Amino acid sequence: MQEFLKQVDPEIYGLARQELERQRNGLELIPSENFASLAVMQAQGSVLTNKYSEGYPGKRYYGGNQFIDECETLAINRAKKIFHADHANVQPHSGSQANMAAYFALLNPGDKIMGLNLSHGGHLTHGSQVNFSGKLYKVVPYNVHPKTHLLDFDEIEKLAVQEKPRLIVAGFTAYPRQVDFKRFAEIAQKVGAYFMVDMAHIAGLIAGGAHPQPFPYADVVTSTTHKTLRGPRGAFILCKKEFQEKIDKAVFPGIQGGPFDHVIAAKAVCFKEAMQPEFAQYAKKVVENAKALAESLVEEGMTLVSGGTDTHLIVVDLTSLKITGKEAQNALDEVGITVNKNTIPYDPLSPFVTSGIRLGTPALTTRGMGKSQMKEIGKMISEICRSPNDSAVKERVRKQVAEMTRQFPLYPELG
Ligand code: DSN
Repeated sequence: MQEFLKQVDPEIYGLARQELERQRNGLELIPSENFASLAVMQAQGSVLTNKYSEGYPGKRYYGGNQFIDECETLAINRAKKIFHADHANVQPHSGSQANMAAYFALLNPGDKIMGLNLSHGGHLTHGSQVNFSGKLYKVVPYNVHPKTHLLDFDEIEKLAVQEKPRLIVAGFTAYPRQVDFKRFAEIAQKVGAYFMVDMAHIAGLIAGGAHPQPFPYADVVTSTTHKTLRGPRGAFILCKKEFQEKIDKAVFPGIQGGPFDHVIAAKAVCFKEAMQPEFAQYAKKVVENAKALAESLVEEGMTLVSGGTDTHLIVVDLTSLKITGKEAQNALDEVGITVNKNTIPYDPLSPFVTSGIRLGTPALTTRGMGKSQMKEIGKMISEICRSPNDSAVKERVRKQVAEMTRQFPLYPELG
């Protein structure tokens, strides 16, 4: 198909090729990124993009939806099966829109919500003051423990009893540990709050059996499809039967118009892939690789938030190395290692500078890398963070990156 793009718009074609080479030639360690399969990308780049289909399967505002209905029904049924959910809405365009729809379904403006502080590993949509969630709702953030950097359930419970929120969100973008959904649900139940899980980061781990399921504990679960789940860029919402109607109405007509049918089809493909035994192997390896990378970093004398990981994700505390997250991100970028700067809990620096970097193994595990590569990568990251201005070190690491990426080809079918 690419020959048409090349002919019509050589500039965009050229940029897409350059991005392919960037992905091929670098070590992708941003924990929210992954490499979707060619099947997912083919569904997303198909004629399904041409259709309008406001409504839901069997209840559309436009004609000609017989095949679109089947695509969406497949996606819904697969999502329900994987995550043991009563109901699935696969139309949200993004994680933020999934969260907005969930709030609109369950809350009124001015209601109180509790979510993890953004700078401790929460998300913008969990109550940040610069986001709609912080503007529309009263927000009571909870924090991780100042010493262990783990969720402190006794503190969360105390805060919930004191504040009586209408909804508690458990969902994290930089929390490296398994989440006890049962404990969260008990707290929510005690104070009469809804319990919502935003599993965007760990959805693939859950699908593959490498992290516990949020149901039956959660009332509503939101997720993206493109992180550990390795699907197209998009999102979905799962819920208990009693919230089905409210969730569907909140998505359409509440906040969205026509669904992206091509993306919904690609979500169906990604769910099918996630149901295969190989995906369970993949999820297990993602966690094994993250643990191996964490061990290597610790052996190199680096400090990790919470001391390690039991998911796909690691947050490195750079305070003792006298380098900021921003400087480390830039230095690593120069040698082809892609990470993102990230605040650490109780970070004295701003989110534009930060005292940490966030790493993850979903993308490199998709490429087929294993524990020995993780060990080597831990050493490379440590070397660059310790000597960010040493051109001899940089040159050596650049060569190591080139050799490693050559051994694990990415999308060889794309030429
Ligand atoms: N931007 C995502 C992440 O990187 O974690 C969260 O939405």
